[in-house]
Amino acid sequence: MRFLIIIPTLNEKGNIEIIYNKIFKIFKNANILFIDDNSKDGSKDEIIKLKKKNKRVSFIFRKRKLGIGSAHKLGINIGIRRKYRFILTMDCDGTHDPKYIVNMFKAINKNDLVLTNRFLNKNSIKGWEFKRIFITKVRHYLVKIFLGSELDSSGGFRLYDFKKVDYLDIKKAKDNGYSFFIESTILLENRGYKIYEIPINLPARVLGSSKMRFVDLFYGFLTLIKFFYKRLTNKI
Ligand SMILES: Nc1nc2c(ncn2[C@@H]2O[C@H](COP(=O)(O)OP(=O)(O)O)[C@@H](O)[C@H]2O)c(=O)[nH]1
Ligand SMILES: [Mg+2]
Repeated sequence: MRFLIIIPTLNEKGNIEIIYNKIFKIFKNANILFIDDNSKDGSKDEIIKLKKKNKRVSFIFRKRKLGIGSAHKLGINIGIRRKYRFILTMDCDGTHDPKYIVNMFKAINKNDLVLTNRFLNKNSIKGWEFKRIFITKVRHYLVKIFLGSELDSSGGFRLYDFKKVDYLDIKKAKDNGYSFFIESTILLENRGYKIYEIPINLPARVLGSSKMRFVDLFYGFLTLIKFFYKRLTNKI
C-alpha cells in the first residue's frame, strides 16, 4: 500500500535518524516528508543525508518557524497533490512509536481517520514530568466537558484516508500551532467523519526538548473557549 508519513521537525537532530530507521525497519515501502522550520541544530543536514540515501525521503525546508499545525496542513496538501490516498502524521521526538502504524492501517479500512489515544491504556504516559501529565489530563477533561468530545484530540499521530476525508475540512482549522490538533479533530468529528482511536503508550521524550511554549498553552485555552462559544451558538 502506498502511503506518506509527514514529520514536522524543529531542532530534532538526534531524533531524525532514529525515527527514520524505526519506520523503514517495519515499512520498506514508506515515504517520508519532513517539514523543517529552519532548525539551527543541524537537523536539515540529517534530513539531506537521509534523502541522499533513500529516494523515499523528501523534505520541505521553510525559512522560519511557521508552526506545527501549519506544517501538518502543508504536508497533507503536498501529499494529496502527490496523489497519496493514505497520509500519516507523527512527531519526530521519539514519543510516537511506528509500531502502532500497523494497527492504524488495520483500522482505517472501516474508518475515515484514525487517531491515537493516550487515555485508553492505563499508565500510558508514564515517565512524563508532573507538569506535563497535569496539562495533558486537564486539557483532555476540558475538551470533554466544554466541547463534548471524548477523543484524544490534541495529538499529532494520525492516519487519514483522503478518499474519504476532504482536505477543505482540515483547512477550516485555522490555527497554525498546536491548537490545530484540537481544532481539526472537533471540526472533523462534527462534520460526521468516522473516527477511530488506537490505544497507545506515549513514553517521555528522551532526546531534545519540547517546542511547546506557554503561549501555545494559552492559545490552546483560547481555542477551547472559541469552540465552546460556537457550540453554544450552534455554529458547529
Ligand atoms: N516544522 C515544525 N515542526 C515543529 C514546530 N513545533 C514543533 N514541531 C515538531 O513537532 C513535533 C512535536 O513537537 P514537540 O516539541 O515534541 O511537542 P510536544 O510533544 O507537545 O512537546 C516535533 O517533531 C517537533 O520538532 C514548528 O513550529 N514547525
Ligand atoms: Mg513531543
